[in-house]
Amino acid sequence: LALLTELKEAIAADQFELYFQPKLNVRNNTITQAEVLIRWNHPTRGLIAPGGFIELAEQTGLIKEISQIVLQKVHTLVSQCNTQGITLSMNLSAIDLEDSRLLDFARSLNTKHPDDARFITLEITESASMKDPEQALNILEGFSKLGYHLSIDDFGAGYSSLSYLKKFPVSELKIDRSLVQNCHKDTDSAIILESTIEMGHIMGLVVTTEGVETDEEYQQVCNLGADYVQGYWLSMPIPFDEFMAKHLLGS
Ligand code: G
Ligand code: G
Ligand code: MN
Ligand code: NA
Repeated sequence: LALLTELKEAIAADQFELYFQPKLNVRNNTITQAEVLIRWNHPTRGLIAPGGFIELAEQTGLIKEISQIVLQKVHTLVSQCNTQGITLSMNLSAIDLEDSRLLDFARSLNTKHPDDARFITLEITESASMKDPEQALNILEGFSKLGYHLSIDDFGAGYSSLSYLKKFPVSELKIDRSLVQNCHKDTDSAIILESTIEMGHIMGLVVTTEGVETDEEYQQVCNLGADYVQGYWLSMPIPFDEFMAKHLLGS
């Protein structure tokens, strides 16, 4: 498998880059967070999106090493981002919650910089704990104790279901873009989105709507009570320098 060999090389040579997609606090119109999204800077094929390698990495367990790389990079950027008033979020994989390897690695990072975790959110999807929910819960509580915030990603799509909200110590609900699409066009979509946002609020969670692409969708998610907005309407995922220049410095 050529791709697998190359992926191992990519890990050894650290050919990964982080892209940043900002999140807007709609109450005060401020960028308060960016989601970190991995890219593989392949020596000959150029930039490869996660869709091109995350699944293989998950199947082979290499994702555990990739997640460590991402977490380490995120920690490196925390203080610089913090001075600009923004925090970072990153995506965890199902496999990261199957054993304590990433948590142990996080502990070692936090021994050096014990305050950093408070400025980092870990995004999880329900598929992430299907195999062993008890183990996943233990690991998530470990992250929580270190100070990381936890967020339910892709809520309302596929695996992310209501039972997750009860089980895990999360502080944010990220509503999947499939629930955002057409929310300004038909009543059913609006009702589903509004009640999902309301439920998040009743449970004491901050609610982000993802995949907002147009002015109309932005207006509607605001009308329906969203706290934060993410999506192409605001920005695509972009490199760090571009992110800093466009959304932070001088803004
Ligand atoms: O960046 P993009 O929007 O193409 O991401 C596609 C998918 O890959 C999303 O589901 C996203 O959560 C996932 N993804 C992006 N970066 C990472 C990462 O660092 N780790 C894991 N496990 N998934 C990621
Ligand atoms: O699963 P997760 O929410 O982490 O996925 C992030 C993915 O969603 C990335 O691939 C990112 O490029 C993509 N994305 C972010 N904003 C939008 C948007 O407004 N529209 C669409 N179609 N995709 C988006
Ligand atoms: Mn995400
Ligand atoms: Na999502």
